[in-house]
Amino acid sequence: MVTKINHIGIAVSSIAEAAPLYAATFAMQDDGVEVVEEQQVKVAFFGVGESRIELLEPTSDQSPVAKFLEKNGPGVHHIAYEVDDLEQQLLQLQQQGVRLIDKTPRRGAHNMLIAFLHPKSSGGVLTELCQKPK
Ligand code: CMX
Repeated sequence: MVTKINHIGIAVSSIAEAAPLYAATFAMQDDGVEVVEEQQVKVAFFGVGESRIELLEPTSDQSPVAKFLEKNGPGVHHIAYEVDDLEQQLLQLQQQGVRLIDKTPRRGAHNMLIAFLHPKSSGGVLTELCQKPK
């Protein structure tokens, strides 16, 4: 079951330019930067209570985040809910007829297991489920 909002992903053209709003203006805790090669994104996390803001910067023109920025400009890209058992949750959602982008978990930032649901099955909002590594 979904336990909390792990993070909200926000697409930006440049983490260096976007970060001061979160680190300085909002005084959020800077949780560091990481490149997720497989998804062609650089991510920066900022802590807000139990949740985090995740800035997503494309690392190539082919990155899905580059395409998102081209189409929509900077803004909210996805919401990530944390679950205890991602594989079990994906099976259950499939049985409920929810369309999945990822039928099996893959690795995301901070070594989390992640999977995306198709926005057509989640009210037009790109939704990620994630599980802490065991
Ligand atoms: N919001 C709403 N709809 C979106 C969307 C978004 N942010 N991104 C994609 N879509 C829609 C597309 O328009 C498409 O709709 P149609 O089927 O109607 O054409 C559909 O979702 C599928 O998108 P796609 O790009 O064709 O499908 P892919 O399987 O190639 O990729 C996805 C899907 C979501 C994985 C990819 O677009 C993406 O955003 N990848 C980056 C993911 C990311 O944020 N990674 C960071 C991970 C770090 C972490 O959080 O741990």
